[in-house]
Amino acid sequence: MLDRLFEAKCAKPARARDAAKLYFGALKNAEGQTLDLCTAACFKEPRSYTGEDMAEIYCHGSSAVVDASLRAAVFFGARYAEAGEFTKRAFLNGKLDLCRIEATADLIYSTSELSARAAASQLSGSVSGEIAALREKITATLSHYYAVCDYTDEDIVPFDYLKAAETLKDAAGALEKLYAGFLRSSVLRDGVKIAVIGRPNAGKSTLFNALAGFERAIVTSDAGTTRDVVEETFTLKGALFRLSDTAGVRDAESLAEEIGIKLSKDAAGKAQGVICVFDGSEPLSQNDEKAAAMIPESVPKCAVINKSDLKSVFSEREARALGFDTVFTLSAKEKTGLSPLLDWLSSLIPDVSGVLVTSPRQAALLKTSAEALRLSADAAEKGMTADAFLSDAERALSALGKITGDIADADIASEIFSRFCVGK
Ligand SMILES: Nc1nc2c(ncn2[C@@H]2O[C@H](COP(=O)(O)OP(=O)(O)OP(=O)(O)O)[C@@H](O)[C@H]2O)c(=O)[nH]1
Ligand SMILES: [Mg+2]
Repeated sequence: MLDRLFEAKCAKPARARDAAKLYFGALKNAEGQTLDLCTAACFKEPRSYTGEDMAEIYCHGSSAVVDASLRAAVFFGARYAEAGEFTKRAFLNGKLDLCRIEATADLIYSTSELSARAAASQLSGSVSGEIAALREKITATLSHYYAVCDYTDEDIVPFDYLKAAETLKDAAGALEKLYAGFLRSSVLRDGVKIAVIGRPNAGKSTLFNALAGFERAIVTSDAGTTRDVVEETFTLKGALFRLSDTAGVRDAESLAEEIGIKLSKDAAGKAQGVICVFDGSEPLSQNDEKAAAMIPESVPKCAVINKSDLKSVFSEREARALGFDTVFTLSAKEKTGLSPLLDWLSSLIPDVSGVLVTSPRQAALLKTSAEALRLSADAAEKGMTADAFLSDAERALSALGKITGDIADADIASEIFSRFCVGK
């Protein structure tokens, strides 16, 4: 079929051409007319993406050429691939495990350079390798136990429950570390959430616009301009940030404003960092205190004393007295003094070094497996029946097998492949 669609200039048919080598030639339609002059490569199984015989055609990118080529290919007997079909075939032929497949999907849908890097590290097999090593350790412990039971006459080192418990606890610790990496990677994927809060007219929306890089939120000199939470994303040091501008905090003058202020509090509670804006040209007010009190203890926060272009009546000391260790003085309107604030925001980017699990499916299995290993270690330590120790350890092994797909589950595999865009 390929020979009808693509005629190589060297006139060799596809089967006679070298594998994985690009050949120049003409792409033909059903009537034998030339649609494009381009290149094509053939791959011999098992040395291809799917592990099967494959061909790739690299034509010019205009939709006219692509559409006509696809029509011709279908005429000659091809069909459109289903979502994720190439990757599914690669999985079925043992070319990729599920960790790598999910990493491929994550790469396709990456929202920032850092999340792409986390996915690329998974694609290179870092998670699969670590899981395989842990499985081996657990399996070795279980095999030792079975060997001692089955071959009582042989000269086998006696099974040491306490030593086994140590091994299982170490494995659980390693899995918990991987799980913590997932929590960091989800911040990367979803964006670092930052809430801008403060009293009305402090300049929250002006600062929000300065960070977003365009006039996204309405700015007026009326107090109470922003009602809803306004969201915008921007990229800093390769990481995606999700910024929320919120309604100014005061005694609400209407129901809509009251709801808006409640949403400000929610945004501060859900954020990975809060910027509390103060109007440097106005003295400290009760509304400033109320806004500062909205930030949960556990959330990193900074104070911005805004309007530094005007005469200042609000001191850094006052901001510190409200519980802010980090204070910046700047002018959002003039866009001056922003860089220390940007440095502070960059410090909130999660650490992406090391092995990072990016898939929620894998994370849930890591958690199940770590919990089961802790139970198993506990049973071994307390000298409970062998059944208790074995069944939890085996449950952990089975969860680990599902992470890489060594223990296959057709539903899960279909779910994963359906995340792909058509084809790949
Ligand atoms: N001089 C000066 N004016 C500023 C600065 N930042 C904001 N303003 C002005 O302050 C007024 C309020 O700004 P907004 O950004 O709408 O304030 P806000 O905190 O979002 O106010 P609400 O949405 O009402 O809660 C506007 O007139 C802005 O132009 C600044 O750095 N310097
Ligand atoms: Mg506003």
